[in-house]
Amino acid sequence: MREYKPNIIEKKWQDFWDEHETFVCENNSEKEKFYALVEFPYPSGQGLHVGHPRPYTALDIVSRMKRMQGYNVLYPMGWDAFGLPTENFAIKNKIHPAVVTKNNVDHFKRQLKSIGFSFDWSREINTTDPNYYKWTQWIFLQLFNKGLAYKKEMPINWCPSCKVGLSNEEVIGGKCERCGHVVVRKVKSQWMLKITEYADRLIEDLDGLDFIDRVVAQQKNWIGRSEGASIFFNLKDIDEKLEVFTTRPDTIFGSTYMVIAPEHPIIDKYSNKIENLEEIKNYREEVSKKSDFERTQFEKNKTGVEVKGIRAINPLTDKEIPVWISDYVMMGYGTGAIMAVPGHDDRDYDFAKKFKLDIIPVIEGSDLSEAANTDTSTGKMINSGFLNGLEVKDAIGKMIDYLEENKIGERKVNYKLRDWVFSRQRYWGEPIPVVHCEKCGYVPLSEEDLPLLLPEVENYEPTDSGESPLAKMTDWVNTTCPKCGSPAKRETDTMPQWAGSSWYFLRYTDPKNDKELASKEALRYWTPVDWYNGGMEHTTLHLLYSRFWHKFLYDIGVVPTKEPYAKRTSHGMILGSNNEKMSKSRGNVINPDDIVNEYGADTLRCYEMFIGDFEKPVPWSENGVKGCRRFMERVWNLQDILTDGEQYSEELVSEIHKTIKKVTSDYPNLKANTAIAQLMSLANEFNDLGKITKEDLRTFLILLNPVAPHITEEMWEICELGGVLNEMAWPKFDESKTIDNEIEIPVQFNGKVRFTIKIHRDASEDEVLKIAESDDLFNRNVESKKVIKRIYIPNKILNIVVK
Ligand code: ANZ
Ligand code: ZN
Repeated sequence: MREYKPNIIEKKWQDFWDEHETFVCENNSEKEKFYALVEFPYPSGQGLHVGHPRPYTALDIVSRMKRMQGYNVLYPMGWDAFGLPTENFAIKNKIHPAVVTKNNVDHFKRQLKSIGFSFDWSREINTTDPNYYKWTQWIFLQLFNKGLAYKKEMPINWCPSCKVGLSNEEVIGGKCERCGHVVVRKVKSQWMLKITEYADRLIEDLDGLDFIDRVVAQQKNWIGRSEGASIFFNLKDIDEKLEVFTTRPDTIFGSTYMVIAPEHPIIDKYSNKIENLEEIKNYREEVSKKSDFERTQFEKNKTGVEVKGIRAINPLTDKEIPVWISDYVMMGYGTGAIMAVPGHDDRDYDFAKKFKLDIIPVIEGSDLSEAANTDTSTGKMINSGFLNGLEVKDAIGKMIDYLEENKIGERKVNYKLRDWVFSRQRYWGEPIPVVHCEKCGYVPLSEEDLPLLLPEVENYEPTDSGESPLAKMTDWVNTTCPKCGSPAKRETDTMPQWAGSSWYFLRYTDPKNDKELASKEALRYWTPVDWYNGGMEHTTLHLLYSRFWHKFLYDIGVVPTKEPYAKRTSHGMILGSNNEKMSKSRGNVINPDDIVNEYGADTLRCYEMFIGDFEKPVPWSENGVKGCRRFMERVWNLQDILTDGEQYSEELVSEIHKTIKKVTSDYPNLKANTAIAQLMSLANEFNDLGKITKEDLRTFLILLNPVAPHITEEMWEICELGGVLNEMAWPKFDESKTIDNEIEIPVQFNGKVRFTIKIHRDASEDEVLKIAESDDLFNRNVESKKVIKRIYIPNKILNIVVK
């Protein structure tokens, strides 16, 4: 008996695949294509984590199976390598970020290779490679030329620790997604991308896609489309209108005061009219220290100040109402002003109670002062003039018509989605290919000048003023205007980490093209991606951004499809064995290298899948790993019971066909765990039987190959099963052979089930009776009584009547 030595076998086959370019795929192929994609990693200094191989293995399994089913499969890998951690490490250790990146990439690549993924390494990409970021810059220029990139003074989310501006998507619960520091506001001039222009299409086009429900829901939620109206409220004795956005124009008659955001420009514009300016300014000062997150917390105690000297007129009741400022109204949403309806809006209600403001109910039976939290979306209108008696939904329509006829408002759609803050004041990112000329303003570089290389700098520390380190490089910064030739300055901000990943899947189709980001033919053949798996944490960041860029590229005729990904799934997290998130500080991190060294890559792959339901978080278990290693050993030992027969073993024909059927459907449904369980049980059956024919072994090894590619290839070779395994066709099953012939039916006595018996499907009534009568339980149930009747419903039930 040969000993199972995974480290030797695995290295051997990995080299074999490299040498034979086994997984290199062609762009010109008659075969049907299948493009499987996993999110390319950020090559951090920590190296791979056992969480990474989970999705990689799942789609590796699908890719390997699809190849054997005759598809031309593209399964690529690359590096999303610009970004802060590398830059921070570089600063701390005085090594150039490009060098840090190279070291990290080498490390990651060695690790990935050791696990035996069937990536087409000939298409490896790296977002920090000038030949790659040339095209990231090129896309930026197209966005700029179409008016979708613009510069704006903006209060942005600022992380004082990373010294960098963050997009809304990068702020989680009021804190920096990267370092956890509380995010503050800072006004800066920023490059912005108009993702909001695509808001409707980003929602509508989700319809035709095979995305898991939670991804669809999260994207819709994030875009946050609200239908309603904008309404103008006149100010008393001032020639000015305050515009509000409301989803409930039906409730205007119940609006007894207005609230504006503390930052609302009307304060400064009419400061001479305001009687309590000092108080207002103090309140503003206080609010500026709070994060948006704190401000929008629902439960929090309401605060605010009345703007004395400014009053508004409710356009429907013509009554004079007070104007307040409060931090629960945000400047960044709608118009930064609301009509408060304390009878039916919870926050307005709390506010009105606290400051003793009028409350007028306008929907029958759902008045908050009677019963908090009643549903205000249905009911009949009251105290509302011409709306009285109408249902809420009809009242909304009627009110909007009225507003439009009388020019005091109009139908309006609002989005939570904001434009994408697209500049970072850091070094390690793509330079933004724009110069600022005193005469011409912002002028894009011409395409021939791309890539605009990142200059070599001595020191890439961010400045405390928030200026990019590039700003100090006067040689690089001072240039001439491409349009008029006057002196001009280069943009010194760089692109955010999400730039390179917004189009990388396109580059894989034609990674060496230096004329286009990818050829039309390559894009036509490979896109859309057939299956993209990635983390839920990227749903409102990368997934949304890349769909936006793709739609833009579709609009300018660069890509042939309006959506980049046909299907999107997501994996659960792998937790530490103590059920907590793996992290250095908790000391529960597992390094995949250790598992590969001790147990082998096939065991790691098998365990990554067998660990549990793919979509759910699961804790790591060393015992689980050992169980998978024992399975590999049992598979290995099958070579010792190999017999000469070329046919399937008679005894197990049905078991084998059932296994083919189950595995074939489980793998592409992300149920490799149950497929593996079935293969384990089949392996046991062979062992119990004490023999396995060549044909049995062929089928078994092919089925297991996507999970455990090394051991299966090795056994294929040792047992001389012919050729190399990965070139074989995927086995087919015979449906009629998957049906069980032995079935179990219940036996009833006077209508009560007493026991069950196993019969052959379609056994005759006599045979069934004989089996039942030979069971001990039969006589025990008859006891001293007499059998009066036997009723048999074929393959269903046997009923005995006794008296
Ligand atoms: C009157 C009203 C009555 C409202 C009612 C709601 C219920 P979504 O669905 O999120 O779009 N609002 C508008 N702009 C705001 C801002 N800048 N800051 C805080 N709140 C704002 O919510 C729209 C509703 O949120 C609007 O409709 C407005 O309150 C409030 F029974 O107007 B509503
Ligand atoms: Zn100029």
